[in-house]
Amino acid sequence: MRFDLITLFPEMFAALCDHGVTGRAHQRGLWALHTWNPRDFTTDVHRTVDDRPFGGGPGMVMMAEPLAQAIEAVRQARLAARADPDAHAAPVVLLSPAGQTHDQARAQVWAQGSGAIFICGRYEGVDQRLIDQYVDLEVSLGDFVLSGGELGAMVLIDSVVRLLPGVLHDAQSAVQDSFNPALNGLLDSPHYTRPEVWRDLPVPDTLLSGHHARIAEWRRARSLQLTAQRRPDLLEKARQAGELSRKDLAVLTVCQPPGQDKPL
Ligand code: 9D3
Repeated sequence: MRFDLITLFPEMFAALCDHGVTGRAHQRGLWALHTWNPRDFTTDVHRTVDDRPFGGGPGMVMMAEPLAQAIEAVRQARLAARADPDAHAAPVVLLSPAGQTHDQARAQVWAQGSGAIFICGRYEGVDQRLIDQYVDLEVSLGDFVLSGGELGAMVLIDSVVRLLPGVLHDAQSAVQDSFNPALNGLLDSPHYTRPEVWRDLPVPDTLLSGHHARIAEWRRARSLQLTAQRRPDLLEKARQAGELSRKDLAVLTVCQPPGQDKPL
C-alpha cells in the first residue's frame, strides 16, 4: 500500500513512519509514504502557494496550480512504480472539515485498496476549481477545527495501516477492537494486568478464575453495560442489526438506564 501526501509540512509524517506499530510496518515495507511539497511545484521567485481570497474575507487560500502540478507528478510516479492495479488509479482525497466523517467501516474499505493521494490543506482552504477538477473524495475527522489536513491524513492512514495483514503482532487485537464487527460495534470491556492487587484494589475474581467461558461471559456483560452507559447510539445500532443475542438482551435488562454511570 502506498500513500502520497501533498503537504507544506512533510516532516510531520515522521510521526507515522518512525514510531510504533505503523513505524515497524513501514520499516518492513508493508506500506510506503511519499511526500510532495506544493512549494516545489511553483514557478515564481517567492515560491508562492497561497493568495488572498477573491471577494475578500480573512485568511489565505491555497492556489490551484502548484497543487495540480503536484498531483500530476504523483500520478506519474505511481504509474512508474506500478503502485496501483491498472484499472484503479488511486483516489485523490482532500482532508477537509466539509468532508464525510471517517470511521472504522471506511478504514476497512481503505485497507482493501492500494492507497491514495492526499491533499493536506492549510490556511482557510483550497481553490474550489482545483477541488472540482481533481478531488474524488473529501474526508473529515469530525466536527472540530484543525489547523490543517496533515493530522487528518495521519489519523486516516494510521487507522488503515493497522488493519493490513501482518501489521499487528497479535492478529486478534485488531479483530477485538471497538467498532469491529467481532464485538458487534460495542465498546471493549476493561483490562487489568499485574499485580493482582494494586493499592488495595483487586482484579475482578472472574478474570483470575481460569474459566474461559465465564471470562468471555463477564467481558461480554461489561462490554454491553459500558456501551449502554456511554454510547446508547452504538447499542441501538447493534440491536437494529440483530447483533445482540437473547442472552445479551437479558444482561441489558439488569443494567441501569443510560446516563446513570453506576455499576451493575
Ligand atoms: C472559518 C471556517 N473554517 C471552516 C471550519 C475554515 C477552516 C478551518 C480549518 C478551513 C480549513 C481548516 C483546516 N482543517 C482541515 O484541513 C481539516 C479538518 C478539520 O478542521 N476538522 C476535522 N477534520 C479535518 S480534515 C482536514
